[in-house]
Amino acid sequence: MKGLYLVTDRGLCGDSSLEDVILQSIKGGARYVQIREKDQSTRDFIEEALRIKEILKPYSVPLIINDRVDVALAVKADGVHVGQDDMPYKMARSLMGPGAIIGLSVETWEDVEETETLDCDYIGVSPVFETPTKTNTKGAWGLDGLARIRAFSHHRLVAIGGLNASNAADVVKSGADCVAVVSAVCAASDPETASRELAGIIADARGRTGRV
Ligand code: TZP
Ligand code: MG
Repeated sequence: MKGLYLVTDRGLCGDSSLEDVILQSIKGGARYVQIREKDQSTRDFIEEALRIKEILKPYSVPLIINDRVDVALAVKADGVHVGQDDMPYKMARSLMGPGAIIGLSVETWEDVEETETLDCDYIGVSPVFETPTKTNTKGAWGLDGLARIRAFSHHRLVAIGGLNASNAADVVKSGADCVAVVSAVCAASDPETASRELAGIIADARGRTGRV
């Protein structure tokens, strides 16, 4: 996994539809899309996920569902992202199967140590910086925390929380493979241009790290 990873928030899309923001973001270079819905009915979530799956298909961008393994299974999504309070990783893996993309958030150093024993596809370093988009967090890792995780963990790292064009290069330099954003794309007046700028910054910074 590498590059720009879009995590959605319908409430931040303003006058644009979520579907339109996602399409623009992919055109601008987003490589992964995670649908995050905290207060939608199961039926609406499934219908939305099916619509978005059709949008992603021609671009071969994987669809990842936040939290809801049932929804991911129902719509045959490519993967699921689970947090420490969600379904335990091993259960999610056994339900989703070996081919699914499964990401797991790490909020504490104990979480990081535990994930070393798991075959998840990436860990979400959450949050790197404090962010108004998600406030029920256990404190921010900062760039130092991210670098410490990079030095310890064998997993791909997806950084999230307060990330935008001004700090994306530093986050990659500190060890992130993917930069995940919510507001920097969903709340942008031009999500395609915002995504293109971020994807370019990430690619340049990765090139300088020499990581593949
Ligand atoms: N998980 C940790 S921080 C966060 C999530 C979903 C929100 C990130 O939002 P933003 O707007 O990119 O800071
Ligand atoms: Mg969660």
